[in-house]
Amino acid sequence: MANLRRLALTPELDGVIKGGEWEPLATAGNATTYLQWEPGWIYWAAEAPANEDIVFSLDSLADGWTTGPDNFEIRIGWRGPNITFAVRRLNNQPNGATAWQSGQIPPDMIQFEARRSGGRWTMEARLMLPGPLAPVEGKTMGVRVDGQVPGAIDERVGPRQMANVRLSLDTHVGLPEGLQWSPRFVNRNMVPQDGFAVDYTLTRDPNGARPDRFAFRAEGIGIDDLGKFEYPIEPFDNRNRTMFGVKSPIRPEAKTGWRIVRAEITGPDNLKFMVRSSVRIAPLLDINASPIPSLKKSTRPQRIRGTVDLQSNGTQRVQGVVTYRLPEGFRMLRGDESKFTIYHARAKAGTRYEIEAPAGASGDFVIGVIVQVGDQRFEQSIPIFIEDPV
Ligand SMILES: [Ca+2]
Ligand SMILES: [Ca+2]
Repeated sequence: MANLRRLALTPELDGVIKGGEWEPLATAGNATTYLQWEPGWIYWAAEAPANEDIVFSLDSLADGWTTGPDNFEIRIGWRGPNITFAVRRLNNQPNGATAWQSGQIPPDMIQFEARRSGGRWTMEARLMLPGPLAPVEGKTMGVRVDGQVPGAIDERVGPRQMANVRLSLDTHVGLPEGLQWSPRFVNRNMVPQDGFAVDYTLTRDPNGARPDRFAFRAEGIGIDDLGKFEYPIEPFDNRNRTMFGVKSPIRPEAKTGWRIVRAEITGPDNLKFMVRSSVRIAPLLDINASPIPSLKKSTRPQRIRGTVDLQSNGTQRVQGVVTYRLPEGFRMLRGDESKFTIYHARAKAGTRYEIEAPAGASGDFVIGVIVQVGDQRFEQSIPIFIEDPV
């Protein structure tokens, strides 16, 4: 079983796999596959023969494919003129009952883009995972991406070999023994008008290496959004520590999303290593909804209460209004048209809502949160899963 580490990095879903946009996962059969994440979302992509479906298997809690209700299979194909899409969940109950449940994922929670060229096709996709299944730093997820000829649908509920991927925000390559590093960000969310800043600390064992120079830049599709810098590193102090910092403007037209920044660090005797961190080019406002505990199907209407925090990522005052978009049959009881003002830099405002799910509802649903700030509109989805027990 492979153990991998992935930094948060947002690809652009357009059906084209650009250099530096994705990190490879594996070459399996005739398909080349890719995997990535950012908080709340998992991304996968593949380049495969046109007659093969791309099958993504996800063990969200990495506790085993045959354990828990957290195991998803998403199959996307391109047959004739049509893109086909099927999702199912392998639900393993503690009592030993196991079943494939065919699923529906609301459009807000999954997106994909594909392109065909000659006898091959490329596909880029993303899936939002709610609550305890959500991708966050430090979590490990079991993943697998395969190219499969249609018709070969695997009905077995037995074990499935997965790669364990550890979701990270910082990593290093070639770090010599006896050296430690740590980055410090005032905030990893950075609004273009406020600029970019990071401070690095290096600590060495008494006889360890002495790096003396660094070269900093952004990677991949964000490469031109930040400046490129190369400077000497101050000598280590008598506690065997040194620090260096980078400040850079952010290109105003930079796209929002998670990007990777790197510092290549060098020194005498061909010393060379690299430290990498994920940072987010952020929108002015983030909408953070409290997760909704999983519900069980009921013969009566069910009340769902939650809070929506509005997090400013900038330094100026933010004023706006919150509205909601509900699935069919759901009813708003409280909290629509909430006004808010955030006075301070990077502060937040809290709002509450209460809605009612109709009797007998089950499956995956999405509540849409819409925040209007002047002429800027921000949207967020709150996923709800109402379980229909096996
Ligand atoms: Ca792309
Ligand atoms: Ca599992």
